[in-house]
Amino acid sequence: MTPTITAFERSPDRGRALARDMRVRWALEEVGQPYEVRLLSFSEMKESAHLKLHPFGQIPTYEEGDLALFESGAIVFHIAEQHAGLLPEDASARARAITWMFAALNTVEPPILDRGIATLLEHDKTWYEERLPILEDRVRVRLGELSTRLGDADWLDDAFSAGDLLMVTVLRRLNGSGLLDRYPNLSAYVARGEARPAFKRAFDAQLAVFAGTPPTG
Ligand SMILES: N[C@@H](CCC(=O)N[C@@H](CS)C(=O)NCC(=O)O)C(=O)O
Repeated sequence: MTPTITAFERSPDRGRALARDMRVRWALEEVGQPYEVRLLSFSEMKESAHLKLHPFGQIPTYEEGDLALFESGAIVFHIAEQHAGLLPEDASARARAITWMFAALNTVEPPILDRGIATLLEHDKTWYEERLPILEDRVRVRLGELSTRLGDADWLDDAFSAGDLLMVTVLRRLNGSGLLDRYPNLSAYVARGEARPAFKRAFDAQLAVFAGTPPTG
């Protein structure tokens, strides 16, 4: 059964693939699962039809027959459980890859999001100039720790996994901030993720939505 995901009708990131449908698109592309996309306006996201799927009125969601999911991490995990390619077979390696999925979303993403929200929504506040360096220091702490752990490895735990997929999407939120520049191994890690054919297909699909040229068929 072809799953349907939701995405912004017009993404505020202007096609840079920072919205969280990108994670789901990328996971689906990695495992070779075709999918449909239902595009939503901001007002449609807050209407009851969508709130039945997503209690917080956000994207992405994932529908597959009777199953309806929200939360990008849970959706990527579901895809990784249903198909080969995103989680290792070996039980311990699989548990470690899942640990990295949680680490990406629970430990690395929060300080990056805090900074992103401040730059987007709080730059006109009187305290912004004072707060930004504090938020950036918190990001740097996590980046430093992650950089040390990654070392000169290609991926976080041997082979590419859903943990890397989520971590790369989280780190991409720093594109343009200059914060990754001090960590060449993390910049190379993100570039390695972006070079994957499945990433490129997912990127192009979301860009086509922004450009108003979604593929037909
Ligand atoms: N923790 C959720 C966050 C979902 C989320 O914040 N989605 C954003 C797009 S990336 C959204 O829908 N924003 C619009 C809004 O919150 O009204 C997930 O990972 O799926």
